[in-house]
Amino acid sequence: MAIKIALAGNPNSGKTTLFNALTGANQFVGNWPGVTVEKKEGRLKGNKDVTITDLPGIYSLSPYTLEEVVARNYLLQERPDAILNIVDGTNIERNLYLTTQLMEIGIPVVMAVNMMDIVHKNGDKIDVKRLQSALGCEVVEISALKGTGIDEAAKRAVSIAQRKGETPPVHTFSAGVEGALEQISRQIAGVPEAQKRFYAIKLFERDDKIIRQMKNPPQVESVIKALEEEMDDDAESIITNERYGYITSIIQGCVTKRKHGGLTVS
Ligand code: BGO
Repeated sequence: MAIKIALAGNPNSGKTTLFNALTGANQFVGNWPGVTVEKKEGRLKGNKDVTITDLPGIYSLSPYTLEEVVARNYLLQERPDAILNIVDGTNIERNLYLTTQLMEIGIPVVMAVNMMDIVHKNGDKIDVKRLQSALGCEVVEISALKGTGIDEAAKRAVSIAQRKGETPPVHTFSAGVEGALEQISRQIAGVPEAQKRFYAIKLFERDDKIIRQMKNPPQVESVIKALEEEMDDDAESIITNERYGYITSIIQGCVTKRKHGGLTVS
């Protein structure tokens, strides 16, 4: 059975190091269709049925950079069977901003927390079990540089991909936002059920690239305006702020940083 896994992560998270370690010499390099952004694909070492697509390094799935648009179009249109999300464990808070968005796209995610050799050396701690349940995805500690944990990360990604299922996101926004998303979602037609949440959030954010990609985009301006007035903020900031709030709560429960000789929660 052919399996497609997308490798996603922030720039400098160690994505290239992991991609090379997982695929070795089995790589093909080209460009993403219509743009001069490099596209790399490779076969997983020891399992030629598994293709790994290296997405451009990105911080978000917003419409503001070519790399982000390429990455999200691939995820929405090609619908790989799983996403292997590599995050920099020394900078986990910033990296989770992308993770929370990947979780909304309706594709199962395995998170590989990279640079664990540095995290350990710094005396910091990441509670993987709590992180898993807070995010609703599998989490594996790795060091792409040293090669530790990478086979386990690949194994879990393949296993979750083989199920060819969906992982419903565990994160919910505030009741007001969820109400608006629900209203928007009900009006969305022509996209797979699993992607409706992602589209609803993007429509709420007035993401014009997504609106243009839809055959019959619903008219949702009145829903957005009503909540903007109620919350006295613009739609995009509402989503961004709630995302950061969620990430902060995750970090507080799962990451302990050793600072100046004492243990503190970051
Ligand atoms: C340089 N542990 C450690 N310690 N370093 C890692 C790990 C890990 O698990 N994984 C990756 N790195 P990319 P993107 C470098 O290149 O894979 C390092 O952008 C240097 N280069 O070796 O390129 C990796 O594809 C000179 O570091 O990331 C690389 O996501 C001095 O993280 C960097 C120090 O990895 C980014 C580091 C000339």
